[in-house]
Amino acid sequence: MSPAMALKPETKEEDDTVQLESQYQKGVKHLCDSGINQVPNKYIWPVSDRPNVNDGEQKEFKKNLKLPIIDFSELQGSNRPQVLESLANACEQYGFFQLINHGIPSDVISSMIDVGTRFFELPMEEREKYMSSDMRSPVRYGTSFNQNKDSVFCWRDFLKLMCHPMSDVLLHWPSSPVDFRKSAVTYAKETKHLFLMLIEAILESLGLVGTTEEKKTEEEDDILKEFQDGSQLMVVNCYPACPEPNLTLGMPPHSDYGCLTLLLQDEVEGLQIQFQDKWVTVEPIANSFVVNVGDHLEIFSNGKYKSVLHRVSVNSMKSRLSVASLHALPLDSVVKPSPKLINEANPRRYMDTDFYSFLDYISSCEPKRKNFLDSRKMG
Ligand SMILES: O=C(O)CCC(=O)C(=O)O
Repeated sequence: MSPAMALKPETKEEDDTVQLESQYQKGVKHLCDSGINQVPNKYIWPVSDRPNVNDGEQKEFKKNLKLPIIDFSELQGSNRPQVLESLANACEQYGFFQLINHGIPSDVISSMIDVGTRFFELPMEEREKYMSSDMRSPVRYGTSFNQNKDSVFCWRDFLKLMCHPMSDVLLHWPSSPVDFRKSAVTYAKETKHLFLMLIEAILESLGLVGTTEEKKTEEEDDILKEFQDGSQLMVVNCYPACPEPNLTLGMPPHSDYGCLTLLLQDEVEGLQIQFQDKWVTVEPIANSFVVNVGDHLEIFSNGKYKSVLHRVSVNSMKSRLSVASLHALPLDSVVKPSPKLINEANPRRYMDTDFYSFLDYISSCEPKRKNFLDSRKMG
């Protein structure tokens, strides 16, 4: 018997299952466009993982929590030392903050949201040109978290764009909508520039580079140069409105692999972060970024700054779009705790790692919480 014949479904039930599975692989937008009023079993999460468990308590808590707000314009002025302190506090206590007055023009932001939205409205035949299971592909359209491994699917479709080096990757980016590349390149360059200024401030807050007025040492210049040459991955996430949002998740609890993520979300809420063992919702602030510490920064800071679990809930009323810009060191750089942050009182807490080991790790297992970071912990 040929392998193709061996795989052929034998009963009508098996045939239906195969057909459904291939539908699910095309994504949630496609599923919703085909008209559904119930969440298929494939997307139903175990009760303990669903959003809104302990509903009453959660709502009470949500009202009281505010993410720290960092005013980027203040960071450039005479208040820099105080803002650096707030920044350090946010990275230690929350792993997250909202960044306002960041200087990226609002039309750059609205154009990115606009082309991202129109990309997901393209016919399936156009979107599926970019489907790939190769984690290293410069462009990747897909669904769920890791659609080749997930047993339960997430209510999310995504477009992942590698941004570095731009001259090599740009030709692979979607050519439709016609203005996609122009808006996405401008947005990628602006966020990279903002990231570089933020990471310099973060290194300063850790005592690893001197103040902006001081001349940088060769060693400090080298760290900053490594970040300039670092990797950038942009993920455009689309979470269609869901008929039964309490049964599923847009994204499961995870932490981000890189150094810092700059997240742009539209006006629809959905991002939840873990704070003091509870899930709290981040309320979108127009024209701001939600910034979070990634695994590499937790390792680099030897555990001082926290890479915190976050997840996404969906809702029945509105589709939601977010654009995450993940910044890291160059793909082949070894990430390890900064020797300056290791001493007798604070011994080394993490093993060396690099981006390729992360990719191998996530393509070989179903991502469960923050396993990758845990796998790097010593002792
Ligand atoms: O859509 C969001 O709010 C979060 C997205 C996210 O966590 C990610 O892309 O890693």
